[in-house]
Amino acid sequence: MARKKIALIGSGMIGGTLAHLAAMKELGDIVLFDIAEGMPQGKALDLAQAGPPEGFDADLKGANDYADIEGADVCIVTAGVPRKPGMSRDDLLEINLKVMKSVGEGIAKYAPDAFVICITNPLDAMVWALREFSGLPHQKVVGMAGVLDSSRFRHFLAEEFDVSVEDVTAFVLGGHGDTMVPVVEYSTVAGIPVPDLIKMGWSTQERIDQIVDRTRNGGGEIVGLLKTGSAFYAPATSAIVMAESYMKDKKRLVPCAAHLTGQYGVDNLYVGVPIVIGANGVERVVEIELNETAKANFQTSVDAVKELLVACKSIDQSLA
Ligand code: A3D
Repeated sequence: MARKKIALIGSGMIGGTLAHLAAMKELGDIVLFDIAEGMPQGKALDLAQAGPPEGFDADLKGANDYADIEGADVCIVTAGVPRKPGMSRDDLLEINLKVMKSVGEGIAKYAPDAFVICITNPLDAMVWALREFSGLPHQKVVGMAGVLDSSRFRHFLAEEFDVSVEDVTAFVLGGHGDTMVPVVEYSTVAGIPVPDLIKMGWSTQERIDQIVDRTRNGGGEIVGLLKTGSAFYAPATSAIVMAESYMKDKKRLVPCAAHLTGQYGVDNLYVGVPIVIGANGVERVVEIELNETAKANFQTSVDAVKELLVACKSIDQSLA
């Protein structure tokens, strides 16, 4: 059986880390695409030379031409620019929307059967625009945010309870931003819900509230420490979880930005909800019961995503 092909559109910090992880896991052959010339080729060569000591077999290629992504099974999109000092959210929207247009057209032409994972920010708007520009089926285009936000929540909870991260499950829903919704009731240690753990004296409501806040600001905390750029190890690892679930038909149930058609009372919007990812892409959108507070927070998050889409549509009339 021929190896699968993974195209990484954008070969910066996350793109390079994605290539390393995909190669180490032998998920398939890898194309690193970028508009920067030489950089994706350099990273591909460097990573290929990590093959002999590690013992992985994968072809790695750097590219500046979309023709090189031809026939990709999975495309992971990190292309774009981050927000720089002095740049408004609308400036960033305008630049990254143009990037999504060229990426969407490239994928439509050369990899129309791929499963596409978008990571570029502002995530919920970019994944929606990427789907519009590519014209791919909605179930084949998703956004990575919930797996990362939930991982941050899991990490902080594991630290708080002094247990293995393996035994902590957590859900963070809604848009990727300040309005994301960590759902405490569905977060557990080996199946024991966090509210029960509070009753058992393992923590206090106040401490859990602080963890929820820290999770919401998880990306900003890392930006503040790094000073240049944003998180890339955990974002790349999270996207690989989604790619692997598709490529191996694992049917993982994970929170991702998925296209909603009435679920949670939301129509024609990408927003973070639990989904099942298998060989058909998004195989199921899982509607969980939310308590009144989570419901209100989810609605605030949905409204924030809607506002971003209005801004996108006014920048690019073809999206209206
Ligand atoms: P960075 O290292 O700057 O890589 C972006 C790459 O995109 C650069 O190599 C650029 O040359 C390339 N690029 C720019 N325009 C194009 C284009 N038109 N076509 C192809 N490539 C292009 O950034 P990064 O890897 O650190 O982050 C990538 C994106 O992920 C950013 O938008 C971040 O904000 C976002 N991000 C999202 C999350 C989420 O949880 C959603 C987390 C972390 C980062």
